[in-house]
This record gives sequence, structure tokens and C-alpha cells, in this order.
Amino acid sequence: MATTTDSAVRAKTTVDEVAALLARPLFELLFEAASVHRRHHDPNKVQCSQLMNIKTGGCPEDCSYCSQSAHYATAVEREPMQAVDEVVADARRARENGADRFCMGAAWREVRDGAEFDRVLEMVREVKELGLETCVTLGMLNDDQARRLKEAGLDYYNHNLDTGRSHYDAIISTRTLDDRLRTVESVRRAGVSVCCGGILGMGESQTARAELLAELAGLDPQPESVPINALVPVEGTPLADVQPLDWTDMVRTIAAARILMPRAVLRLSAGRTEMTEEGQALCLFAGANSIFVGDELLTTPNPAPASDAALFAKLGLEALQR
Ligand code: SAM
Ligand code: DTB
Ligand code: SF4
Repeated sequence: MATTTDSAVRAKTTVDEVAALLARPLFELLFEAASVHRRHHDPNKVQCSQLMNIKTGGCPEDCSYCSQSAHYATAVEREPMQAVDEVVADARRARENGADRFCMGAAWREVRDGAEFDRVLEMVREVKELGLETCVTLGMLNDDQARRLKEAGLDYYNHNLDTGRSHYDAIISTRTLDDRLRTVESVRRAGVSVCCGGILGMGESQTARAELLAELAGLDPQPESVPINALVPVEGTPLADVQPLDWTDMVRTIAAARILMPRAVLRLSAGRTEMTEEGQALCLFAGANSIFVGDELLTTPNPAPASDAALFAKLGLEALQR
């Protein structure tokens, strides 16, 4: 049996290997990532998801990046949960806009059994009936809650690992990375596909990025969907004035993620409004093959559908249709 020391050494080697990948000359990294990408995916197809916030603000967690944490004075106000009909109407519009997956987010620390969770189950059932793939992100959950979501027709559960282990405490104090990993395991056990990624540009070191990627790639099986978010700085949060992420770090991280997780659908997620067309194009070339569409993410803006359509036309890309 492996001793703790053995596994610690193995884990460290993995992080070192990822760090070496991230440190390679950019064009070598890009060439390998693009080659891996086209062996496993159609390089001209991009999966499009649309988000809706079904419960806004007032979250008890203290995630330093988040507009919806009750710990910080941001412009986002706490709102009651959305009605099922409004969610279904939004999902219809998303389908008309070319999205094939509808992702519903709640500013919860964790799922609690009761009327609100029952309403989420109804939302999942009705969105699924529209012929869309369904995804929710509701914070932590247990095996039974994951099973009930699966029964309602849930395809994906989004639960990010946020950042690397060495940087975790600097960003969130109200939960641990191991809490996150436990929820991911419940999702897996219920047979729901895992959507799990993180955020870059929170003042983390290159080592912390390597830790995040090593953790994601080390999940067994690997996540089906991996969102890579660039921090959207939100006034009032502790990270409002953090130094912006350099575009090459976004491209490098996506390229390394593609090499480490060849089959995953990699999402160029939050932060596209701050990127140039060229920067986004390089991320898509490096292996990102999914985006969020629609004018809004959860509480912050996303590129307008017309500008995404123009970018797709310039690059010869097409939205994946099921
Ligand atoms: N409360 C649930 C949770 O944290 O899992 C679900 C909603 S939470 C807003 C969903 C994800 O949005 C987070 O895991 C985080 O990765 C991302 N996110 C939140 N604020 C962000 C920001 N300002 N910039 C980039 N990504 C952000
Ligand atoms: C993910 O990784 N990114 C999305 C989705 N999962 C839920 C959320 C991005 C949120 C960006 C900040 C906001 O709009 O509040
Ligand atoms: Fe709450 Fe999720 Fe925001 Fe953290 S990221 S404060 S858990 S809504």
C-alpha cells in the first residue's frame, strides 16, 4: 500500500509536471494542445450554453470574487427565487438564440431540502422537456439530492474547484477545497455529468494554477465539462482591484487543460468581455470548445450575441447543435 509520503510525492510530481507544461514556450504549448484538440473534437464546432440566475444574492459564503456574497457591499441586491414559468420562458429564448444547454445558478452555500429545492427540480424537468440539456449550480449537496436531480432530468452539475489548494484559504474561508471535492463525488455517484473548473486572475501563482489543473485532471473519471473563468472584478469585493490576468496566462492554462483532459469540453467562461477577439480566438485554437452565450452571465455582462456571431463568422466556427 502507498504511504502518505508516497502519495504526497506523487501529487507533487504531478503539480511540477503541470507547472513545466505551463512554462513551455507558448507556440510549442499551443501546437501540442491544438493537435490534441483535433484528435478528439471537431475544431470548428463550439458548444453554447446560456446561464440564468434563479436565486440572486445574500449568499452566506465569503468567496472573495463574488458579487452575491452577503459578506460584501456590492451593487447586487438579494432577490427571492425566480418562478418556474419565468425560467422556462428564458430557456425558450436561449434555445431560439442557439444555446443547446441551459444552466441555472443559485447563490446558495448548499442545497436544503424543501419547497425551494422542489422548485428547482420542477425547473429541471420543464427545461429538459424543451429539448435543452440541463445544468444547475447550487452549491454543496449530498447523495440523495444529487439522485433527485438526476431523476428530474439533470444532465450536468456545475461545481468549481475555484483555485489551487495553496491559494484556497486566501480566497474563501467558509469552506474548503475538500468540501468541493465531496460534492463532486456525490454528483458522480448519482450519474450526473460533472462540470468542474475554476477561476484565474485572483492573484494566484503559476504553481496554484498548476495545482488547480492537476486536481481537475486527477479526478477519476475526469470532468466532462471544464469551465475556465477569468475573474470578472466586482466593485465591493476584496478582489475588485486585483491585477488583471495577462492574456497569455489564459491561453496557456486552456492549452495545458486541453493536453491534460483531452476528452473534456473546455469552456472559455467568464471574462470574455474583457478579452480581445484575438485573445478569444487563441483560446479557441488552444482547445476551448464551449462558451456562454447571451448578454448576461449571472450578475455581470457577457459579449452581445451579435458580436459572438461576428466572431464565429470570422473564424468559420459553428455552434454545436444536438
Ligand atoms: N453558489 C454556487 C457555487 O458557488 O457553487 C453556484 C453559483 S456561483 C456564482 C458559480 C460559479 O461562478 C463559481 O463557482 C465561480 O467559479 C463563478 N464566479 C462567481 N463569481 C465570479 C467572478 N466574479 N468572476 C469569475 N467567475 C465567477
Ligand atoms: C462557471 O464556471 N462560470 C459561470 C457558471 N459556472 C455558473 C458563472 C460565471 C459568473 C461570473 C460572474 C457573475 O456573472 O456573477
Ligand atoms: Fe455564494 Fe457561489 Fe458566490 Fe461563493 S460563488 S459567494 S458560494 S454564490
